[in-house]
Amino acid sequence: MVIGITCYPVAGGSGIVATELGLQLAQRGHQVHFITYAMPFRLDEYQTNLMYHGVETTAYPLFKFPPYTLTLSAKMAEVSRNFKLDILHMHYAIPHATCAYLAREMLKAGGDHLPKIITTLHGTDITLVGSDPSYYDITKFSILSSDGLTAVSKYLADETAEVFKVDKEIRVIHNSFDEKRFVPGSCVDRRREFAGPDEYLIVHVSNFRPVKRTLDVLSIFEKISSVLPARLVLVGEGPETVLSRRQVKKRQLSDKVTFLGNQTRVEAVLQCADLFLMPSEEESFGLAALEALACGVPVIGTSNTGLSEVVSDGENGFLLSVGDTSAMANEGIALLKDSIRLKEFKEAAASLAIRRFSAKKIVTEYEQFYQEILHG
Ligand code: GMT
Repeated sequence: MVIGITCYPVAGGSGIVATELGLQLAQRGHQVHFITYAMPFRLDEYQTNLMYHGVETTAYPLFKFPPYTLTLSAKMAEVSRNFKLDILHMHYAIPHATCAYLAREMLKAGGDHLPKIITTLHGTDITLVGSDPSYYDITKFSILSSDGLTAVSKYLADETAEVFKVDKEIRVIHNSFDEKRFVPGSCVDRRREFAGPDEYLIVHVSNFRPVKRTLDVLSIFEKISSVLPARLVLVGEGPETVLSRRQVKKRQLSDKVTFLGNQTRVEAVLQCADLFLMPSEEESFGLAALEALACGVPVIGTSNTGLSEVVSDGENGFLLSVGDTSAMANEGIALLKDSIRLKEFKEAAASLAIRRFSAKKIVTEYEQFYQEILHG
């Protein structure tokens, strides 16, 4: 198949999912065309069958907001015309699904070959952005105009159906991980960079948006480290990084907390960790949690979110109510103190991840969905 992919190229779950999918599809012999305004975050090495098409948006004094969506739509139509795309796969509904609709209308007007449009819903495009009244109608229109819809969890599919009153099928295709990269590792030397031999290593990875509740991460860690020797490594950056840094100082945790910023090879840190924290307010799936599990790291996260499709409560982690940092810390302390149970959780983390979410399995689900949309 010839597949065009558009995503947000910055560090963030939807861009990572789109990039990993594109890489895997190209490895399976499909021709993949990325159409974005910058090289996607994890597209850091050459891959046969994979091409990148940059989208330029010219600034002009009259434009208060340069019309990126128009140049993106035009580029999608151009790439589709030149390479005869079978599929235009949009990651994140806004504005990508709308742009794909516009591109298809342009192709229709020119009598060109028409690609099928598939939109994958990732979470905040629906739960936060899509339900903002000013985006509601255009998001609903764009979702309904797509030939195929997928969501990264049942939780998100149900939420979308309810919020947007969508009665067409939303296929659930979970996030996946690259099983060659995200594997348990001993990493004795690297671990020394972050923690002493008798200290537990706790990790959090996110884009530091308010929805991630980074201050809860600090509260959980503060409680754990008041009982057990522990260090915290924070990976990623975003709107709440400055606030988090200030809080670390205020709580006198500076000698126990390391901010690493964005990392393209996050597995290097995950493989050294004993526990991963994801106390998000909302989480449609929780890709960072899956990558931690795949590296054999138990996860403490929030219940009533998509994390319940990723973490098996009491088997490879714990899911607790949003904001209940005491319960999260207590579960963390009990698990870290019990070395036999901790080992069992670590083993279950890696084995359940590979069984349920390997790229091999999930990419096949996307391929099958593409075929159904093309021929169904
Ligand atoms: O986590 C974020 O806020 C980034 C966001 C994105 O779209 O880049 O992530 C969303 O998509 C990921 C990939 O499908 C999911 O694993 C995340 O759970 C989801 N984030 C939220 O729902 C908050």
